[in-house]
Amino acid sequence: MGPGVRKKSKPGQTFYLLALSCILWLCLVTEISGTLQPTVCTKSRKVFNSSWGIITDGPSGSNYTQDSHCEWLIRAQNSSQVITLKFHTMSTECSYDYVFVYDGESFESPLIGSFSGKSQPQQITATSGAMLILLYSDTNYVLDGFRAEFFVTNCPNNCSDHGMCSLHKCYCQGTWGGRDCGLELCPEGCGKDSHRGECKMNRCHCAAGYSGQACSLHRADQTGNK
Ligand SMILES: [Ca+2]
Repeated sequence: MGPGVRKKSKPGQTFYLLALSCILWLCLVTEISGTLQPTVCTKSRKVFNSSWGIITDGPSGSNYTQDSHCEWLIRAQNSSQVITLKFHTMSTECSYDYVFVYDGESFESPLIGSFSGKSQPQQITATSGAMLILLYSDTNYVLDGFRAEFFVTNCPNNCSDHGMCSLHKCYCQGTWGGRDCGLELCPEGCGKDSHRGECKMNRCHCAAGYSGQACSLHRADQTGNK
């Protein structure tokens, strides 16, 4: 065979290569359509028994469906544990589509959260040993939905990394307080450096003329809290 003459492939080899290409193409198309397929959560309930997990109506960029009713139930190992729900994204039609959070297993349980719109909700905790979450949407207009993570701990919010957890109770360090040690008892050091006040017995004692939790208000200040 001289130069410039292409080697002719055998018919069997061509068929084999063609079949292989088709299979690979089909696999790719199936994979892509599977990835793009929105996860529809409506009329479903997911139950979690783990100590951590992600709750979402579907992937980011994929809207929830109209007339949705999606439920997620988180169960702690025992009723002394605390379930915390922390939102990462939130986007529902304001005043029409809601995320409801209940402290318990049913819709008869106390309602501890009712969120709608695009403001990211505050962290929320359930103390009954179970948390029920419901995404409700009306019959028109949908948005991206929400994404939140939950964690189950022996103490509320794991004592916010400012305390020790013992027998389901937080023992706070330094000037941290509150049920989950997330409360600063002497905020801004009570303005000690600028002689506004001092922290004594985990409470701000303000200098004359100053008031407020951090002694940041002065009676001569016309603009209020600084
Ligand atoms: Ca809607």
